Amino acid sequence: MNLAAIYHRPESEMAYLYDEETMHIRLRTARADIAAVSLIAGDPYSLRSLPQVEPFYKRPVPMQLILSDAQFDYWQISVTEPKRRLGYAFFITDTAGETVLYTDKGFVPATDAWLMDMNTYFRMPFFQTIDAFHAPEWVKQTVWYQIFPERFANGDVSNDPVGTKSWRSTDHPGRQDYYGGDLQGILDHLDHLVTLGVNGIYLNPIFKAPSNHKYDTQDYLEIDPDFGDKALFKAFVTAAHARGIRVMLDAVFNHMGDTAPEWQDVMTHGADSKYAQWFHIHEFPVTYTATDNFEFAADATYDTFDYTPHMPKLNTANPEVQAYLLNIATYWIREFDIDAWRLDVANEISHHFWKQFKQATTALKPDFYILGEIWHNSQAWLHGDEFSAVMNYTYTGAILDYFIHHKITATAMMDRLNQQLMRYRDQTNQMMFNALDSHDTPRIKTLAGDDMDLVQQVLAFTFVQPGVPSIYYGTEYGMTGENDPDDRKPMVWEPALQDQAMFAFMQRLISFRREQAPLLSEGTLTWHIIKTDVVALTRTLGQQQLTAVFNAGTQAEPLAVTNVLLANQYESQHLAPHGFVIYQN
Ligand code: ARE
Ligand code: CA
Repeated sequence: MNLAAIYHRPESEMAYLYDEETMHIRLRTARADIAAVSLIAGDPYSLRSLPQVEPFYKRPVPMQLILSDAQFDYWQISVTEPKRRLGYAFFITDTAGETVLYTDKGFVPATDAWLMDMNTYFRMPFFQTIDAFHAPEWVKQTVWYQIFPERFANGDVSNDPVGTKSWRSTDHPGRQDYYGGDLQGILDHLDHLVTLGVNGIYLNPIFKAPSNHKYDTQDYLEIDPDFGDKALFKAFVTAAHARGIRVMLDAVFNHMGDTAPEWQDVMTHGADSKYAQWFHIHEFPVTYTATDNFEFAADATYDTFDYTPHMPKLNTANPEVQAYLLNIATYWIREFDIDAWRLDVANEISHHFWKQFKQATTALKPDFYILGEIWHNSQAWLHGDEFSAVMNYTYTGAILDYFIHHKITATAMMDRLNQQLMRYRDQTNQMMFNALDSHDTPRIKTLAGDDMDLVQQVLAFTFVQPGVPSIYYGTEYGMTGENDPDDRKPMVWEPALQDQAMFAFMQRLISFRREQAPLLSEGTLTWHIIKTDVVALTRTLGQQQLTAVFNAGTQAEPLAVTNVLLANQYESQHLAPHGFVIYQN
């Protein structure tokens, strides 16, 4: 038995309240090493009142092997305890029949002396609901649609900035280009989103800022005049809510733009500025040396985002900065009823601040959704007292490496997806924001080499995963784009250039996801590798079950299934390359 691989950590993603009454408990063991695990669990204080009652350790309960990754097996069980206190330990039997008792004190003999002692056990001292990770229920029913406001629709030419270019969806926009997109344009096309079937909009920044992407904020409490004004934004949110569409804004709190008055004051007054401690400044006067492409400053005298001198980094440990940012965060909820914040460069801001942010926003809206932009392991932000979820780029990387880049095997992809799932609580995985592309990556059609079957296959794969799917504007019409700024082309509104077959497919996929939301959000996940490059997964929730099969190979796969819910490239009982089929078991 590989004892070194056996691991449990109380009050983490390995032992947590799933809902008010139910704990989920997980154990990690070496892959294929262990034949069975049983949990012994009960109110630890009951051991003191023996021998009147049979001790709980006499009633071990089998745990289920739920997922595996390259190195480990993961076992899980749901436990309730009316006394809302739990002591628990694991009886582990390996494939050779050897059994150990794994406890809070390590591996100990399964003797009464140990089992009768409440200090032997791992503990969930009390089921404190207020400490639990709460997942906003409405998010589970949501299919998100991301809009880059400058490029979605120009509904009001009177607010077009100087030099606005004519709206051509085939352009390759430059970094300094403007096309006049605005809030009126989004409002005018809300019914396009209703027809498509999405019910959540994620807007990239809309506050006053000089750039076309608005990540260089000048005034967090004003709508950028190129996009409209507060009255129009209010009308937009009201119209979206009237259509059952939720609204998520982009909070750029890691830095502000260098045109912001607070930064300008530092430029003018240096160390005497009342904002001098709002930033990470190493030396006064603040300067930077523009390198040849100007944008990158090798040696600014202050910390910036990504060496971009125009984005001085805020010091969120400063109580004045905290108050300033919390006012912004709550203002747009209180006055405009937004439903969620996406948090820019979320990993570089202090946990200390994000805990305050979570308290302040959910005090106004208990089911407020807080989505961090983090491209790596996000366990540190997802214990329930900071974010609801992150933009699941880790998931995206695994999908692209297998289906698109053929860099890894199907097994390696599954292992990476399972490793990712086991990092977080089940209810956290149900909140994850699953997108194949965004304004920071090439578009999925370009990554897929313009193969629309492959695009539809990876979208379908994404839509049947735990978590909530998001599509980037224009995906429904087959828009292409290399990485930033080419992934921000003006939306294709010319019918002759719109891929209508793709639009019809997206409508079906989105309505399928929303019809099956409980199962696809909360159901368990089981993988089957049918052949080297034919991957299947089954989602199960109670009596409901569906299976999805994906042919990532180059040969047609004989496959006879009934109760087909959704498919592409599946006919005469063959699944073509880049095809998929989803059926009711
Ligand atoms: C763009 C180009 C730069 C160029 C600059 C010149 O990307 O190469 O020098 O223009 O102006 C915004 C704009 C970008 C702009 C950037 C800086 O949208 O167009 O850059 O400002 O001016 C990392 C961060 C992640 C960040 C990405 C871009 O971790 O937080 O880089 N994403 C957010 C927003 C961006 C926004 C900013 C931050 C700044 O979503 O749109 O950029 O507010 C790996 C790493 C990640 C890395 C990722 C992408 O996966 O692990 O950490 O993300 O690559 O680079
Ligand atoms: Ca406009």
